[in-house]
Amino acid sequence: MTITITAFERSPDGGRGLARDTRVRWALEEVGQPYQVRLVSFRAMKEPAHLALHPFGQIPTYEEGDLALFETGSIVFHIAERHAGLLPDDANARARAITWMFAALNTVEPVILELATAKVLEGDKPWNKERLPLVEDRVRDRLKQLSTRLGRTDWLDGGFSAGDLMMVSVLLRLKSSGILDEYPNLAAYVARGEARPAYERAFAAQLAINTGPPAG
Ligand code: GTB
Repeated sequence: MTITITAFERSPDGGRGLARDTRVRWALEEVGQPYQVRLVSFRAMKEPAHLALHPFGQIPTYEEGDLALFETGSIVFHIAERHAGLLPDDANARARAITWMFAALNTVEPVILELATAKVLEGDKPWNKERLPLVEDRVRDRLKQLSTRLGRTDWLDGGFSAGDLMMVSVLLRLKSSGILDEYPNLAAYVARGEARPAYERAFAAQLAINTGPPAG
């Protein structure tokens, strides 16, 4: 069955791979599933046809036959459940890998998004100079804990899993901030994720869209 995802017609990040379609592309590449991409403009995202797929008018979405999904956690979990390569066979190891997916999305990503908001949307506010260090420290608190848990291992729990895919995807947003480099094992962890051939293919595919001639 053909898989179709949606992505920004032009990502505001200019192809740095930070828009969330990249993690879905990465998951599909890891399991070897071909997919098509429907590009949507910011305006089209808020129109009824897209809102029927995504109630919050965002990308990415995922369509496969009768199934339409939104939310990258759900999409990557769906891919990982149906195809070998992203979740271990052992039931307990599988449950732990899924736990790491949730940890990435519910415990680590929120502080990173708060930092992005503080920098991008609140940078001109008079109180930003006082708030930004507090937000940065909340990011550091989480990274320190994650760094301690990862220790000297390559991945969070045994072999690479959907938990790592999600955690690396979330941490990538910090690359330009310099904060990630304060935790060398986390910086190396992210670099390991980026070096996976499946990630490289996913990154290249989104880059081609964002640097090529305009769609249409
Ligand atoms: N929780 C949802 C999920 O995981 O699927 C969040 C989806 C989401 O935030 N989608 C964003 C979107 O559609 C794109 S990825 N935004 C448009 C809107 O809400 O109107 C977020 C994103 C956007 C831009 C950058 N960037 O330029 O660096 C990075 C990440």
